[in-house]
Amino acid sequence: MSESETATRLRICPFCEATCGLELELRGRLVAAIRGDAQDVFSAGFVCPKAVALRDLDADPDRLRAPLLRRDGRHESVGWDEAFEAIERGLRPILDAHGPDALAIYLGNPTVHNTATMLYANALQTAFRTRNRFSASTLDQLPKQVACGLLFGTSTSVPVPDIDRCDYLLLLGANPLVSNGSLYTVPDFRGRARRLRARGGRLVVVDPRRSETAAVADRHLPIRPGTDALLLAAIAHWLFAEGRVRLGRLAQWCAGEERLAPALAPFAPARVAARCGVPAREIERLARELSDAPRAAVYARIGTTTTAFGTTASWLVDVLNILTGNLDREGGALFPKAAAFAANTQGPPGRGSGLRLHRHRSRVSGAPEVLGEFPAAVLAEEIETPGAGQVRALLTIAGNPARSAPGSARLERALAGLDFMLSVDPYLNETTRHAHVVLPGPSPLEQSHFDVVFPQFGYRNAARYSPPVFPLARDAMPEWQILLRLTGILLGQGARADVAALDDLAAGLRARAATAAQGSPIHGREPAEILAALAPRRGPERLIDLALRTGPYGDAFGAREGLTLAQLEAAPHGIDLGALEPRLPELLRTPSGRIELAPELLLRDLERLEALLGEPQPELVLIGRRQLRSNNSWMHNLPVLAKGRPRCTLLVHPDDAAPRGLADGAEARLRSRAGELVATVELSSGIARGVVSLPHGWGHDAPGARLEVAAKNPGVNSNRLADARALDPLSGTSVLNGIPVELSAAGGRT
Ligand SMILES: Nc1nc2c(c(=O)[nH]1)N[C@H]1C(S)=C(S)[C@@H](COP(=O)(O)OP(=O)(O)OC[C@H]3O[C@@H](n4cnc5c(=O)[nH]c(N)nc54)[C@H](O)[C@@H]3O)O[C@H]1N2
Ligand SMILES: Nc1nc2c(c(=O)[nH]1)N[C@H]1C(S)=C(S)[C@@H](COP(=O)(O)OP(=O)(O)OC[C@H]3O[C@@H](n4cnc5c(=O)[nH]c(N)nc54)[C@H](O)[C@@H]3O)O[C@H]1N2
Ligand code: SF4
Ligand SMILES: [Mo]
Repeated sequence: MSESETATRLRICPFCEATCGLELELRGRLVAAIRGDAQDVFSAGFVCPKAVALRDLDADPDRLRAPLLRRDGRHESVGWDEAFEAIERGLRPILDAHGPDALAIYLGNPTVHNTATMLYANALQTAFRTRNRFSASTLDQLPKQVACGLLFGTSTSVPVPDIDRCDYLLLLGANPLVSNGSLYTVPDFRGRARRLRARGGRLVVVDPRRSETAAVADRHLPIRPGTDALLLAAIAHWLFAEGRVRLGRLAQWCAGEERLAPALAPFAPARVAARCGVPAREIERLARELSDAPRAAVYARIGTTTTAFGTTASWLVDVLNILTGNLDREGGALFPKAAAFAANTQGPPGRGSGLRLHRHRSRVSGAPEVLGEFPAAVLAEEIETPGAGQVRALLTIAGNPARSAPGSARLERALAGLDFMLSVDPYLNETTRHAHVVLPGPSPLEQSHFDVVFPQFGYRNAARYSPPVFPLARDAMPEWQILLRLTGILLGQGARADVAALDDLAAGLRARAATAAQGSPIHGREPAEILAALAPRRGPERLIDLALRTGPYGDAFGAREGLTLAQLEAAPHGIDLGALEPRLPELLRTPSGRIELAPELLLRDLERLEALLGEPQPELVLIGRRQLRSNNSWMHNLPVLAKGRPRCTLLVHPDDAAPRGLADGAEARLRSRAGELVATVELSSGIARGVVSLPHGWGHDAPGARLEVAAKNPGVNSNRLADARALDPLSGTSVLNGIPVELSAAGGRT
């Protein structure tokens, strides 16, 4: 396309879970404007201010266009072959001498937003047999996945509020007006909440801060951080005590209900009220409203998962949806049915192998394995502690643990001491600056897009595919090919492995699995026939087509009418697959074929929860917050988002500020068991007394990083204060909200 030619292209936004459809106006190789795609079947034109940052990301001069190799402490651009040869030279001796566990992998959040990494990190992971797998999941949503895995049998069977049809929505520890939803793919939460209220429904938000979502709710209940599990247990207690438990049609599929009431006995509203900071009558009112509402749903997110009782709180959320009969019914909390890749649409319906947890423990502190990974919080100690099994090399893909993981000062020191580190990442940032080799994928606009994960949490079922907007830049390598070349190295095929052959292998394995699987619509057919039908597609498109055609709406390769990738290509605004519908019992994959309402692990955790009632309350605790023009740690280099007043401020209630002599704009010292920092105070009466809030993902003043825009407004890294030892023991997820801190003045006004 010449510089003067204009065109319009559609692309799903890769930045957050809302997955909005965008319309891009192009001028030659440049993006002139970005709008919402009004005809998108899923997002109907909604966008947030981050959408336009796609243009800045595409154009960012700091975005790496070629691999980097570290020589004498400096990163230099090199060609792809040289980079892969350096990886082979760096990695091979470590693996040969110390075995597979010497190489750890950390997968960051954008892995899930990128089709190529999502589909090909798997092949890579099977090629190396390390136990040392880490990801941002243990800084985020793993508690919910563990809870849902125990309840329903697969860790991605997460029910979502049927917001467009419900009458009462209770949100805890989530701020979808800013985050745009998480484990809940729901563009335009604001509009939907407005319509919910307009039709007489109610929205109630439980949050220590009067968040943007709380501000548009019918009621906001501030809570002491880390105590949601108590509050939820008390609501369930009330339902039992008042004879309000109404399982309805769910009763036939539930197991263990009789064990709940006795286990919840210690959690009467009056008993938990003081610890939660929520009056007993308010807890009872919540319970009554939830019980009275014709159609209601409870939803909770990161303010509840990244706490010491994350798994138990996540479990109790769905226990409430079940006890009120709202699970799996219209207007309640329903399970999406994704068109492809969903574990709960595979295998024989109604029964499965369930979840296996805590199969082994980490070497140094004995942290549990959960869903095949260890807590990100123990990565540093696994690197720094000598002995058999020590981590000596690290591969990061789309992650910035130096800013996103707790105890980050120690982690950075550990990264600097690795024998070899390799990052697949488009930026030289706080983490990747420690890498010996950095491999950048191309601009998202040069790669196709199909959401592998988020339709599994959609407010509505839909399937959408975006082809690449621009042709691949000269010298760029598609990210799926980068990952396959790394796979080749791990498989011992050397730095110049045949990518096409490895891709055929990956597709062949999936085709064989699909023809072998019980319950698959192509069970018993010849893999060769399936692969022939997929030709001439290659790369991600071949895997997507296979998954769609063997998925619940698929054409089963001609055996029935149904979806194919070709149909999605012909429907650029997507294909709507309808409102969510009940899926029980077909969705279940527990060994018993039932909803396991009272798993032993969780019942036992209620004893630990009861002990919380007797523990002293910290005087002051730190929580995080998200901001509309920021996305975790990595979008602060994009001018359209970076402009405006500094956002990395410490929210302090005036009543907490005054006795410490802190005025608005003052510099304050914040100290925790793990570390300390100085941050700028922003007085706010919207935050509860005894709570302060600092966003995470800042601290862009590290030497050796290449983030020119971000470095002008670096902010401070809140994870210096998060304690790597503080975990939810069930899921291995870090406590990132409710960190005990001390606050004092750090000197004069700025
Ligand atoms: N703009 C923007 N959007 C994002 C992101 C971003 O960084 N910026 N990040 C994305 C990611 S990776 C994720 S995981 C999602 C997260 O999405 P959400 O879970 O919606 O995340 P937050 O906006 O941080 O909202 C969490 C809320 O929990 C509150 N909270 C803190 N501690 C507690 C507590 O103990 N109890 C209760 N009840 N509430 C508490 C906080 O005050 C905050 O309002 O957002 C995604 N979307
Ligand atoms: N204190 C505190 N800490 C937190 C949180 C909190 O609320 N409070 N939230 C936690 C949560 S929910 C999350 S998800 C984590 C996030 O933690 P991480 O996933 O570790 O970090 P991100 O900040 O998302 O950094 C993403 C990295 O991916 C790179 N990247 C972006 N796009 C691509 C791509 O397409 N391909 C590749 N290969 N790389 C790409 C970026 O350059 C950046 O290096 O942070 C967690 N940390
Ligand atoms: S809400 Fe914003 S960042 Fe999220 S997908 Fe939509 S446009 Fe992108
Ligand atoms: Mo996240």
